[in-house]
Amino acid sequence: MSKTNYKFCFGPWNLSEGQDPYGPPTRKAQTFDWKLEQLKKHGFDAMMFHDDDAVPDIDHKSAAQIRDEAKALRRRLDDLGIAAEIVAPRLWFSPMTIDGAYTSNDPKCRQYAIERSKRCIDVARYLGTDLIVLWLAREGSYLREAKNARKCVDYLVEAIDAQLQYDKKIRIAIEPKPNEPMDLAYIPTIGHALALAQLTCDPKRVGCLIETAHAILAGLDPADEIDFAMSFGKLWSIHLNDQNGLKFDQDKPFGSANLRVAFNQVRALERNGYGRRGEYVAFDVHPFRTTKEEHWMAHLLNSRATFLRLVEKARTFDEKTAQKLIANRDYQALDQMVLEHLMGR
Ligand code: GLO
Ligand code: MG
Repeated sequence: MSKTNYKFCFGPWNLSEGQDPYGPPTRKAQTFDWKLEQLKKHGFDAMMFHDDDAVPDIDHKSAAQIRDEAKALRRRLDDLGIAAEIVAPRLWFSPMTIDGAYTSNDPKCRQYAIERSKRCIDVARYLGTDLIVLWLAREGSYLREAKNARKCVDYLVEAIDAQLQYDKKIRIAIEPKPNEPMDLAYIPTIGHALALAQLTCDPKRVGCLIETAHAILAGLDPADEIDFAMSFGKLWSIHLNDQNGLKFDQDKPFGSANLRVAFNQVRALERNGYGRRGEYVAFDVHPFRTTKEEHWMAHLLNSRATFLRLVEKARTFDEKTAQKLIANRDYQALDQMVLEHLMGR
């Protein structure tokens, strides 16, 4: 099998300013143009977008304004040779999504979320991508009794069906996350996402996006999630990052908390041929709050460097010896062999 040449991307939100729930930004906000320039200068291939990264203030713009702005952005991307990987509706900011978007108890709010998603699909079409990402940020509950989880599954299916019917060409990748901002999310894992896909009117156009940190927050191994999704041919994008155990979503540089878990994700991507159908490797990472402005790109460059080093590690792993150890059930030696390989011997 020939080797995959990976293509990389990130989103404008990955050059963030350092604010957290306890303190203000620590870096001055940069313009979108500056972020795009950095992406190009550092040799990334594509950008990920929220609908309002592409068309700011999208809720207050007409269909014609949305078209003109998105097309103008497309021309700039084309000139730079940068693709738009995905577009995701930002369904967690508006006053209409306080109690959830597709699963709000208020029918007017649910309608808003569907209409907003259709505008997002328009933007994707103008930017030249068929891939819509649904991070279902507020689809869950703070307390069990506040919502009917059975009904919420129907609402999710209705909302996805409305999008699949609105545009017969788009594909939807569900990005599950078990918590944050919700206490408990309705679609916490890849198993849930792919099961939900089966209930929609066109299951083959509904797949998933795995984020390392989200899988870890669900108590799962991201590499197993990758193998599972790819057994269904449904891993259409990936957000590599890292997460130090069960706490707030950390979005650390890839491999930063657990190099071995990162190595196993790369092995899983390699053995399944991720990237051969045009999929991108995206880093959904944030700079540490302490990061100075002059080091603003470091978390992204480091994530890519670590990823590429781990690709080499995956390709030079001594599979023959590993297979012998497995056949002999000598997992003790296999364990050490992995550690020695990662440490450079
Ligand atoms: C947050 C998510 C978020 C999404 C992005 C794309 O936890 O990972 O960054 O990936 O909004 O929809
Ligand atoms: Mg993500």
